[in-house]
Amino acid sequence: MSSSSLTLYATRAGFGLPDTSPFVIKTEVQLKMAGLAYDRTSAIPPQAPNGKLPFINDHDEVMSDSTFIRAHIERKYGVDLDEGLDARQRAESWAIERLLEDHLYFAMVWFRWIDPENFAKGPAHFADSAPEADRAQLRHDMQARKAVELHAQGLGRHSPARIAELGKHSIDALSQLLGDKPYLMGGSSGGVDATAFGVLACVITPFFDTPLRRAAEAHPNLVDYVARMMQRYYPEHVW
Ligand SMILES: N[C@@H](CCC(=O)N[C@@H](CS)C(=O)NCC(=O)O)C(=O)O
Repeated sequence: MSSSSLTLYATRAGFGLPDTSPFVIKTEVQLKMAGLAYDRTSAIPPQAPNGKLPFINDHDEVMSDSTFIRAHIERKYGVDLDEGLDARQRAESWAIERLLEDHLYFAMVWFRWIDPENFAKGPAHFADSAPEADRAQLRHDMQARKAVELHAQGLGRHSPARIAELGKHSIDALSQLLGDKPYLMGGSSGGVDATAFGVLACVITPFFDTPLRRAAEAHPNLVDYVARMMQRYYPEHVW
């Protein structure tokens, strides 16, 4: 990699999405919002300093975790992705991000990774490049690791119906918070929209059949919001 470049280490396009990870989508949209040129390359979590994607290499400065990546680009390039927002709106943006990343994300992950049909059509294919004899064990191990993670986080201790109920609460709240505005904080898109778009696109993608998707599709403002963000930041992506 050239030391004169900024590289985003992403997962890859898939599941009907420009990237399978909502955190990668968030960071990529924030790089676009900041107007920064970057290269994008596929990586796997063990290559990341913290074992999770995304991470960036910015002229030999490596930064992981989407929130710290955002802080890095705002500081280094003198941009404010919350420009125009007052202190209360900035606080609301942070609270909405926490709801998305620390709650709705995990409900989405449960229906993607633990639901047997969705796992088989989705994440199970991450093992496709392994030798055929190893694939079944690899798939079992990947899914078991996610189950442990979800159990530790807490949502994984509930029945699918209860996980769906909790996720729906967050989806309904997001719909109320968005209302009839084009973006969460008003007329222009800000940092929080990158996060909301990433998670909501992963919820709404037609690739998976989930109760969360149906809950989101019941809110035309959320469906339009995701389509609006997709058109603006990934115009080349067929949604
Ligand atoms: N807090 C991190 C979360 C990133 C994250 O959870 N990335 C997932 C992909 S969606 C990952 O790499 N998981 C791999 C693993 O947990 O082993 C961020 O904001 O970047």
